[in-house]
Amino acid sequence: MTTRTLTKNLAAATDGAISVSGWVETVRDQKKVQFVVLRDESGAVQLVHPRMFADDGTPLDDPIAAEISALSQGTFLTATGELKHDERVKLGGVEIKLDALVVAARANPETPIAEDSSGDKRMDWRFLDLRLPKNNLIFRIQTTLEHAWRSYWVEHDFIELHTPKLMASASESKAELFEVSYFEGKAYLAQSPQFFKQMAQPAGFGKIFEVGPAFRADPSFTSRHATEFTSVDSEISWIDSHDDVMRLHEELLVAGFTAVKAKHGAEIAELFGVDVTVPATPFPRIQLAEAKRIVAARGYDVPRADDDMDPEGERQIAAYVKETFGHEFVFLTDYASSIRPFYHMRHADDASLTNSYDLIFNGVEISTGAQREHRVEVLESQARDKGLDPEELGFYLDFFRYGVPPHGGFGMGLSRVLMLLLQLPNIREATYLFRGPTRLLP
Ligand code: AMO
Repeated sequence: MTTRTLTKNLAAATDGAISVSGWVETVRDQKKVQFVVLRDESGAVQLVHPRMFADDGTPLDDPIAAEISALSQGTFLTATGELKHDERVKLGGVEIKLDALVVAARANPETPIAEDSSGDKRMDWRFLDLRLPKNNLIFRIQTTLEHAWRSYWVEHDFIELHTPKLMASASESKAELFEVSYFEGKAYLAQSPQFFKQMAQPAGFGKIFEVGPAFRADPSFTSRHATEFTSVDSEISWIDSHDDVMRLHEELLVAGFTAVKAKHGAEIAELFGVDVTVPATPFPRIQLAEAKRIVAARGYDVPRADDDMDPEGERQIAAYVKETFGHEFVFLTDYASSIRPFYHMRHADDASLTNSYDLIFNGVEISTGAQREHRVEVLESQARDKGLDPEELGFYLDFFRYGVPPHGGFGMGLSRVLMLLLQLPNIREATYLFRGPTRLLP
């Protein structure tokens, strides 16, 4: 058996016998010569087959020609033949003159989607949609990003956690909570690893991270919400304030973007028209109240009565930061206690503000981070303030009764980072399989 060569390695291979496997992208079935573009996970190659004729011009029995004429787009096959370098061939400067074709699985002749099909239709046929080079690239970038982050964490002695996603209570808020039946009782799907990543602090783990699923029963149809998403979390001991968390956060993003730019920068520019910028540190930091003043001065009054920033406000402050500092990221800091969870530490001199931040990337929130309240009596009273029952939170509050270091961390939505990095219009495009209020398939 000839070993399979990936199409991306053909340019560097020597001319001669070769075997490639992939799926049929196009067939040009001409009178004298047939061409097939075969794509695999790494790229594409042109297969060529000159039809066979007798001296008098009558077609000869030609099983390969017959096979090519019968090929439907999407068919997976193995092709063997002679590799030939030829700079006139636009696709990679090589082609393979066919000796044999072995079909592994034939595709139905009618493809259910086209490039201009609606987003929903493409999601219905996601496995076909994912064959597009652009979509393939998104998940190679995701792999590089996660690998770079993991390398950073491992090099800095973080411990990786896998916390349970079945919980006895809500982890963020009672809103947006999925309830599942659990034997005689009920359980809830984790909205965040929040409680369990914090638990690693009294456990004496020091620095931890987790990349895992999170669930939100959010009925809205926006371009940035999913009901299930991958949450990238980190939590560290012995911080002085949320400033230490922001420093970790920006170092991690720099490590990720450096790796993505080095490995995929050229392809990203080609397929997405985006020039990846490795962000300079420190990222701009603006207190939320100040950010709202800046946005108001630009002519946009954030309408929210509850002190929060709305999506248009986020876009406006990002535009200001881009114009003023040439930066794609901004930390908005010191959110009001009224709109932050009970576990955020409040300012020592002003309990109406928290040691917290949101990280905005190209105009959209990708992350929330904070210093946590670790003094159990304060924590208990903040929970009560928010109308939570300390009894129900008993197991969590116990974490703080037997010694705990000051700590903080952040949670970041993986698909949001990809969406904004590649300037995609919707989080669905940046998620392998999107889950939303009306989508559980495939
Ligand atoms: P928060 O609720 O802000 O904070 O979530 C953190 C980040 O997770 C992503 N995210 C989502 N992505 C897609 N669809 C959703 N429905 C969705 N909800 C959230 C966003 C968001 O910024 N426990 C805290 C984090 C912490 O303090 O450590 C938390 O979950 O990118």
